[in-house]
Amino acid sequence: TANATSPTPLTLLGTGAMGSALARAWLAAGHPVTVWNRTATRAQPLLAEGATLAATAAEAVAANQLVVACLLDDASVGDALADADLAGRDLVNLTTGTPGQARDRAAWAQKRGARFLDGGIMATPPMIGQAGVGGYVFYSGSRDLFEEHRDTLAVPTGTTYVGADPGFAALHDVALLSAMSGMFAGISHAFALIRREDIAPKEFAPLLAGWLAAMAPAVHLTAEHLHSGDYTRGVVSNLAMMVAGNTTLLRTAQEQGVSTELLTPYMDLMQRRLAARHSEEDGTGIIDLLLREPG
Ligand code: FVH
Repeated sequence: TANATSPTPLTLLGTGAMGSALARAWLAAGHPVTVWNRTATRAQPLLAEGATLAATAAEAVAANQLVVACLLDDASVGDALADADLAGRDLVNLTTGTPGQARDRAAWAQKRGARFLDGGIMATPPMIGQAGVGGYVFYSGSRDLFEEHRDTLAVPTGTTYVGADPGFAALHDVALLSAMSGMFAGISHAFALIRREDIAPKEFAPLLAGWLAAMAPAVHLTAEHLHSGDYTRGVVSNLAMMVAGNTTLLRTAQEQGVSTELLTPYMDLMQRRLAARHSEEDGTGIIDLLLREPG
């Protein structure tokens, strides 16, 4: 593990945009970093910054106990590590994947004698190595591994350990990304509404950002509803009012010549919940409508 005098040496598999940013942060903090990339030329700029290039992934894995993978997807992790001896290694997988892929990858790594930690990166490459910008990585899997390498893992960005289930980091990651997806859908629709008018996007943007920030704390009321099972407690804007308001949103889109395709799936769910006599709730009941058998 890292200490003030001897930063932990580590191996990094994958020097794409994110892998390179991670490598730079560790190198800047004095960690000896062995890198490997499928396309070796892409790792070349890191050598001038002090990284050591391994010719193969197996050689890179052999170089250090701590091995971090930051590759395109789960299949590329399998490809890269196919010939590597993982016995006694601590594999930290920062490759985006599904919870199921993370659980399978954990079992796969353990079968090969490695401890395993999965990570979901909640940051973009420019946020890596920058304190105070709000980036962090969700970690789940081996708690021992996390604790032992905690200081090293905290070098590029913040760390948040979310449990021993190796699938939890990916689940938290994807849940947040999915929420972001809905937010971006709303942003696209809002800009489309004003697009043809004499409204400067740059003047509209701070209004939109401010409104989204003001609405974001609504997640806490949703959590309270799910916790208590009472979806009506503390409701300020109820479903009956919101569904009535949807008519105005849809009609405005029509007046402005904007497609409603980003709005209607959510509005249909609101309508279904209202039709099931839940007019005094807010939108929490829609979560129940979304739940299906896991596939
Ligand atoms: N960049 C971002 O904004 C996001 C932020 C949140 C987290 N993601 C995830 O991070 C993983 C790596 O992303 P990246 O930005 O580094 O992606 P690329 O620049 O496209 O680099 C991909 C690396 O993966 C290597 N690779 C691809 N396929 C294989 C394979 N079959 N075997 C071995 N390596 C493979 C690729 O190698 P090369 O194309 O240069 O030879 C790059 O090293 C990712 O999970 C994001 O979702 C980033």
